[in-house]
Amino acid sequence: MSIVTKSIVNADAEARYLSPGELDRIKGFVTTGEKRLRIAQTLSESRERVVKQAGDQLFQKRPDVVSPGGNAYGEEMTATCLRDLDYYLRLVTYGVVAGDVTPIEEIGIVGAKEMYGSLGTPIAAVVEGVRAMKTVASSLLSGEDAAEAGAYFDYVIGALS
Ligand SMILES: CCC1=C(C)/C(=C/C2=NC(=C\c3[nH]c(/C=C4\NC(=O)[C@H](C)[C@H]4CC)c(C)c3CCC(=O)O)/C(CCC(=O)O)=C2C)NC1=O
Repeated sequence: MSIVTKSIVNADAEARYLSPGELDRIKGFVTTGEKRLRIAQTLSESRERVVKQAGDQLFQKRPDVVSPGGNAYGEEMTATCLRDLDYYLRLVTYGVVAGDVTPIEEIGIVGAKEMYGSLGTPIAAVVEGVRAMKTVASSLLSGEDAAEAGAYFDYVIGALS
């Protein structure tokens, strides 16, 4: 939920107007809107490059995952692994647009550790892949935009670690 929806739900639950503090936070959300949309646009347009380069970096660091017996071994499993990285990049763009990690949490974090555990996917390597996406994404953004986007990558990294 964005801060706008959240504030309205909270205020209406008490049948009151939005408080000065809530209006202030909404103002912050609105005034950073252009920046957040610009970041989401860049990341969306560059998704193939970000995922491909991050995958290359990950498999260089963790050759075991794409070696015989590795969880991402074989063309199909490697493609599924890159698909997962693409999923997390997509969720990061949701977070950036919403200005809130809740969509990331609800779609991609809740139950993820258990799921990867049951699939035999080394979650530390998934985290490594997300870290690599952060690096590649940062190189495509201005310093300020990279810092903003970085917070959402860091959220995923922290939540899966
Ligand atoms: C949008 C939210 C969402 C997420 C996050 C998600 C993840 C997800 N990854 C899966 C599989 C998988 N995920 C990986 C990923 C990897 N293996 C590795 O060794 C690497 C470290 C890593 C890539 C970075 C692999 C290889 C599989 C297939 C495992 C298998 O079928 O044995 C599966 C099992 C079903 C399937 O194959 O599609 C799910 C549900 N699905 C979702 O809907």
